[in-house]
Amino acid sequence: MADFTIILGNKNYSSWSLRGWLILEASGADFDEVVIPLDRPETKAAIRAHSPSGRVPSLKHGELTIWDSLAIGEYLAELFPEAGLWPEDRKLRAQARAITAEMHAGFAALRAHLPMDLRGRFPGRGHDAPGVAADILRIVEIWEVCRQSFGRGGDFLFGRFGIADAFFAPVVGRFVTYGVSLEGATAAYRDAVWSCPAMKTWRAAAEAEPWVIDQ
Ligand SMILES: N[C@@H](CCC(=O)N[C@@H](CS)C(=O)NCC(=O)O)C(=O)O
Repeated sequence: MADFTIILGNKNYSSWSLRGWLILEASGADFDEVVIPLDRPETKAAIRAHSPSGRVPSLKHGELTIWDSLAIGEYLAELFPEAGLWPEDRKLRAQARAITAEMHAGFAALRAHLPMDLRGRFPGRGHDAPGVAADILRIVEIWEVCRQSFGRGGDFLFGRFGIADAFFAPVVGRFVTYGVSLEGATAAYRDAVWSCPAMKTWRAAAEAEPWVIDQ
């Protein structure tokens, strides 16, 4: 049994789970995972057995349970400094935390109208719902600024893949599913996240899942 166990929702649909899992992968830690299918009669009780908030992801490390994706990221960044989950430079770290917090707390319209569905392809659906265009514009702005100003050392927002990228990975999935068109640096960033090895592993597992949720 590995030191860490992460409790996840369906890989096709659970955007918060994807964030926590990508960070755990990037930390380099060995871990086990438990997938709990969402939106079923037994879901709430099954999650509550592992997570006091009744939400996933939840990370177990010995006696400790951490039931929030951002708290999971902070904990792993402290435990595995060599993984570079936050940028090394203090000012860049502050920028990375700001966009991660913006994602953690915001973009409600995008979440509501373009729910993550990695297997689905619905180009154009939801684009005209209230607030969606503004959310997309702001995300494009964040990606452009980060790639242009901070991303020189690699293909991700601050060069190396980190917590900020994990937080925006479900948005990459939504942009693919709902055919949000991007150009230049933002299209390249989307492709870098979509085709990085960890994302490919997660997507393959999502493809293989039997569960379908009518969103
Ligand atoms: N603040 C939490 C939010 C997690 C969250 O909302 N997770 C959803 C799944 S993506 C959930 O657990 N839903 C429970 C349910 O559908 O019963 C985090 O960052 O981890």
